[in-house]
Amino acid sequence: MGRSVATARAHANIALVKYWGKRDSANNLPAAGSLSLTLEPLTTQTRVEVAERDQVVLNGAVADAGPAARALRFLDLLAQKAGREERPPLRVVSHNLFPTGAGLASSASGFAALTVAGAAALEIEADPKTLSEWARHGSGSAARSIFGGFVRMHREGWAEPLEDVGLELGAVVVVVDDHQKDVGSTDGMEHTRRTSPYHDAWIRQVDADLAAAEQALRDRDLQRLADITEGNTLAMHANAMAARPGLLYWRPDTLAAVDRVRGLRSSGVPTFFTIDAGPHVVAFAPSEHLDRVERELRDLPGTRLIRARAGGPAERLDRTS
Ligand code: 2P0
Repeated sequence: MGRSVATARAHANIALVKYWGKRDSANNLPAAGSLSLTLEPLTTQTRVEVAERDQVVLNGAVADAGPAARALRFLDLLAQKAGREERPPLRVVSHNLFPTGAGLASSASGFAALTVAGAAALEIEADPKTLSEWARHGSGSAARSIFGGFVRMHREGWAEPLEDVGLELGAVVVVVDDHQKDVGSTDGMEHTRRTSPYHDAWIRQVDADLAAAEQALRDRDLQRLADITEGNTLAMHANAMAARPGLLYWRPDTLAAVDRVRGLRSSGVPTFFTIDAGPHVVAFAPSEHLDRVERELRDLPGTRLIRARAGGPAERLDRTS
């Protein structure tokens, strides 16, 4: 194998119908599908090169043992999937191009970028569906970030872009100041699966919400999509809150932001919210309404805003090898 280097970038995604529960932890297979919108400029850029020894550098600093081992194990898996007996030592240099420490999900963009750059550096050819399936092993949500726009993740463990979507949405992300350490998604969803009495009902609801959300997208029915998205995120959090002990990801400023988005919507502005496994609120709206949404959310105390638009698929930024 020649000395090889590859750089790729991928965007984060925010789910409208959420992934919260696995049916097979060893293979990181979800218990249900999910549906997301890939968002720019929530972007990770990653370079992978064959080197003298393994090394992982995240945001300018040598990574801690945990994240470094997770990235390197993932590269082992890529090599295995491609039928390689062993892989060469690799140096990974990755940057999040959005404010770090904001608590915004970076595992989706991170593992999607690592999949594309890692496969290229190892000189492995794969189609996007296969890359998506591989990315899932790094992080379930990363399978969706291989693609741009609206993306459907299948229960079988790979994602694909949704065709024939007539709606163009952007988002205002309300980053809520938070000094607590959240329970990460992997641990949080496993704890919920084991201890929440609502978990089975949640998984059934996801299946129903997925079908309805896809139909709403095809029908360009924004009100219906808004109802499904808000209902789905509240159900995900209700399920997590019902775990023992309960997982409560919200802060007071989370509710303040939700209140504002609901107020705007009832005054006729087509906007709606979702909340991931953290305190931040994402307000979706068609791009022509985002200025109005941003104005309404700007003076919320203890928060700052990131404006985002639909992003493209994960892609290589160079082809040097
Ligand atoms: C989602 N989340 O659908 C949901 C909503 C968080 C809340 O996908 O264990 O970090 O690495 O497969 O991908 C976060 O889950 O979990 C997530 P793992 P991941 O966006």
